[in-house]
Amino acid sequence: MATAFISGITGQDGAYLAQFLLTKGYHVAGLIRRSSSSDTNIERLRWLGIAGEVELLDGDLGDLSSLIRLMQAVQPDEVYNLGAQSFVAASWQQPLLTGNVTGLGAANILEATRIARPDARFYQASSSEMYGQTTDETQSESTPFKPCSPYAVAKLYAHWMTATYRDSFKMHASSGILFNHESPLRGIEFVTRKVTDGVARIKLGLTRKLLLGNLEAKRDWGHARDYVQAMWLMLQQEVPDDYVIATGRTVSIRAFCEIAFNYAGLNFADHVEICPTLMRPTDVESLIGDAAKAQAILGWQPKISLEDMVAEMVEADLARHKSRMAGSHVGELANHGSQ
Ligand code: NDP
Ligand code: GDR
Repeated sequence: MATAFISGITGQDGAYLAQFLLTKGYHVAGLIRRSSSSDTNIERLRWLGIAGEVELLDGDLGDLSSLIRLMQAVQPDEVYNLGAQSFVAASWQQPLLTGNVTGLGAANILEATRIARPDARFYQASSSEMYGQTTDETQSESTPFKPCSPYAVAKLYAHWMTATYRDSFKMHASSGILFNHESPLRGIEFVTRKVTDGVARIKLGLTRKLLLGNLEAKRDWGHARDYVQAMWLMLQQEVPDDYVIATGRTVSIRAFCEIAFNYAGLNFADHVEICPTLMRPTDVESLIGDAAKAQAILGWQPKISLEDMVAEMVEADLARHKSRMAGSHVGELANHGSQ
């Protein structure tokens, strides 16, 4: 039985990746940060019904010694580095923490892998945010990076460290440059989930307004369930490499709101208000990925449409609020507040 080790297993992608790898017959081990709320930080794994099927091990991306010890104990065949301070807006408030976890954290886990398990295949969660203020109409593996947030700068460091470990130490290390991907397990601070949660609350009469920032930014949104499969496919290749994973369709935040509000029979203009404090110091205005390489080499392409994903997210948020209103918290995800 192959063993996979996932940092970030309690996050959106970590949970879906763990579920996918279990269906493939892997033993799945994951890194978990010690927390005073250890009963709630595995909510996503519980939601997918797999909390009891994965091995959770204490450690932190900021603590190299914990990572070396875990790598020695688990002896993974595949390592997926998904752990990060992943919220772009927070990276202006906590630039150094973001650098430490999202940037240096990747170097720590690469180093732990090199020391304790150099033959393991390694996946780094790189991001379309690294393209930043690009002027290229579409972004592929050869598009120059122009990061414009502390988060993107940290991700770029991690991205180049992964390539450097591949070239210098001949490690099987690959990066997936993933464009935005969402799901009912998305953190509530990200705009898609904030919108679908807002739609559900408005529909159920719990609130009337939803405050948002930049409605004109455009993102290439896919579904996390599709995207974790691409991560796995990258590690099944003989030769490690970097791949863009995207849908090739871009939609503004405004258009996303329209789809979500219309799905619930609501008019978005009646409820959405712009709040200047939600604007970022700099924003990535438009992203649209070219995943031709992933399609040609990995045979990967997205299956779930944006409209189907929005429907799934709105339905999940309606169900969560209904169960809360009924006094039951079954199926509820911990809310982390909003941006
Ligand atoms: P989430 O924010 O949902 O999950 C982040 C994970 O990182 C959580 O498990 C979190 O643990 C963990 N983590 C945070 N800090 C540390 C630390 N110091 N040590 C160990 N673990 C830590 O992110 P996603 O699942 O959405 O994304 C997964 C990865 O992919 C991230 O690296 C993200 O930056 C990247 N990415 C995401 C995209 C997307 O659209 N979702 C697109 C491109 C890249 P805890 O639960 O304890 O907070
Ligand atoms: P992003 O996702 O920054 O692309 O990073 P997010 O959903 O936070 O923002 C997308 C766009 O929506 C605009 N926006 C708002 N965003 C939030 N969060 N809240 C609001 O109220 C709001 N109003 C408008 C933003 O300005 C932005 O333009 C995500 C993360 O998952 C990263 O970890 C990942 O690397 C990238 O996607 C690819």
